[in-house]
Amino acid sequence: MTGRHTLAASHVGVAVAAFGVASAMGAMLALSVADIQFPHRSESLYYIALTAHGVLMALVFTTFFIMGLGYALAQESLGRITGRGAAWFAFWLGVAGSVAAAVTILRGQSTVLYTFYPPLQAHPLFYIGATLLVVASWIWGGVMLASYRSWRRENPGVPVPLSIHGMLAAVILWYLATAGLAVEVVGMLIPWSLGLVGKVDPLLARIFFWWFGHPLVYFWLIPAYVLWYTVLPRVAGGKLFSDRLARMVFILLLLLSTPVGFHHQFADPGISAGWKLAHTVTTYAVLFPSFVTAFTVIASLEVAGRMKGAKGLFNWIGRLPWGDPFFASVALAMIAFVFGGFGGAINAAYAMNAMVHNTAWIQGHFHVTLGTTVALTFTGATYWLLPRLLGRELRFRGLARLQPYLWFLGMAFFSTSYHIAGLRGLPRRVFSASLNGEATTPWRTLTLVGAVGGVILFLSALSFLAVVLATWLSGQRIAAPAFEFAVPLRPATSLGLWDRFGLWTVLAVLLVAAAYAYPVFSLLAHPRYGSPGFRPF
Ligand code: HEM
Ligand SMILES: [Cu+2]
Repeated sequence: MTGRHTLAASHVGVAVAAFGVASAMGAMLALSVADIQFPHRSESLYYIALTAHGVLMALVFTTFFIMGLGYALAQESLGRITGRGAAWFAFWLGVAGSVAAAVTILRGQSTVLYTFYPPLQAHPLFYIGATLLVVASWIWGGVMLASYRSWRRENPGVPVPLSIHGMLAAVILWYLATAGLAVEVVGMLIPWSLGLVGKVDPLLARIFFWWFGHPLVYFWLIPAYVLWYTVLPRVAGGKLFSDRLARMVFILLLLLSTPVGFHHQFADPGISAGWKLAHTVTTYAVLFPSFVTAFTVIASLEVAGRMKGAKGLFNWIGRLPWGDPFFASVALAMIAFVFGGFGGAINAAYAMNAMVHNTAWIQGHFHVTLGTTVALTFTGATYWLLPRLLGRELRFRGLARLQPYLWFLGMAFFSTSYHIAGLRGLPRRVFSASLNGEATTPWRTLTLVGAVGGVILFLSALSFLAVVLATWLSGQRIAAPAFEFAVPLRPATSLGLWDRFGLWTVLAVLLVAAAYAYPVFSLLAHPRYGSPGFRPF
């Protein structure tokens, strides 16, 4: 392994392992919902697997991958990782926390799903393990900031490389988001699970959870966008359409993605309609940077196609490297995001939300966004990263080429059928779609199609694992290829408005305060009764 990238590679390795275990559980869930029998199928196994799948995918896979990507980019774009010792400490802390949480889930002591809403109560080690993972990510953020400051001292007055600009936005956003999570978990859930306090206020806990839960989405998306802006145009053989627009996007995401959490709580009592509407408006505002991203990235790809000689209106699309595993993964991830965006706009609309709330539609929705746009970008990026991190040639290239298409196909079956089943009223998080009733017949075929999709997705995940494992263990040793980033059509040469991180951080904090201060204080002013903990089994 190339020494200076061991840290990044180790993080990617943990991410891949979490993804592998969670994928097997995903397939099991899809079979179970469709009422297909398999050995040991039971309600309790379903909820254990559902919790493990959600936690390992949404929290462990993503966080470890992003930390690894951050270290790789700091090493390459800044030429340093300042605080390697702390970074290794954080790595082991994050691993220990994730393992502790996973063990209590698999032992059936923490069947609280990845949202861990009280009054469902988990084993204290579940909350403590999750906290350790978050603390690890805070240390990662500190190392990223220290590396940046050290670089800045040597490079005054020039814009930081775009990839790091994006990662810094992600780090600041993460501190802002996890502040809410820390209040919930450390202030409320850990003392309650240890028996130090008898009752917990579920509504207050949910508010702090979604304070964290929505920016979490952008904590995943910003690193994905970093890859779209800084690596994809290069792999496609073109140039980045606009450096300035990309910087603006990262800052707008930092500002707008936290004050929106109530769009997950339209059905919750205790929050007034006016505040829910305010968060709806900011939700639509945060769509804007994603539209700009779609425009900029597609324009960059058009530049690539034209540089290869395409002349017609659309034939540049055919000139793109669809057989390259990284390119295909990211391009399909972007296509999936079109559907994710449509669905998201529906979810965020106050009235239409009532139709899809807590139905299978939601699972359909976030498997195209998180489960494809983000996951496929990260798995695709793993193909790009591995030779650079390990100094080994990718093994099973054919399989790597096929894998993103297989994922897209599986997801087309899975997500489409879950979207439709949700509109027909199938609740999310159910062990069986038949619910022993005849009224459920319209769900049977749809969930069967979903199960077919789940199996295809699992095969795709297995292909990915095979490529990664074979490359890691037996890929031919090569001189590690350089990290080549996309060159902008017009590079930014002087510091601009979007480079003023201090200013934007202050504004981001003020926006969060404006979005949450009044609703939280008015809730605290009411008499509150709280709930003891419950465990389903
Ligand atoms: C092998 C591919 C996958 C399959 C077959 C799959 C399947 C499923 C199924 C069937 C459910 C439960 C639906 C329900 O009954 O409510 C589910 C939930 C979930 N999945 Fe996946 N999934 C896959 C990949 C992913 C990926 C890549 C991610 C994210 C990176 C992800 C994140 C989640 C989350 C967060 C939940 C929600 C858990 C909860 O409701 O508490 N899944 N998945
Ligand atoms: Cu959200």
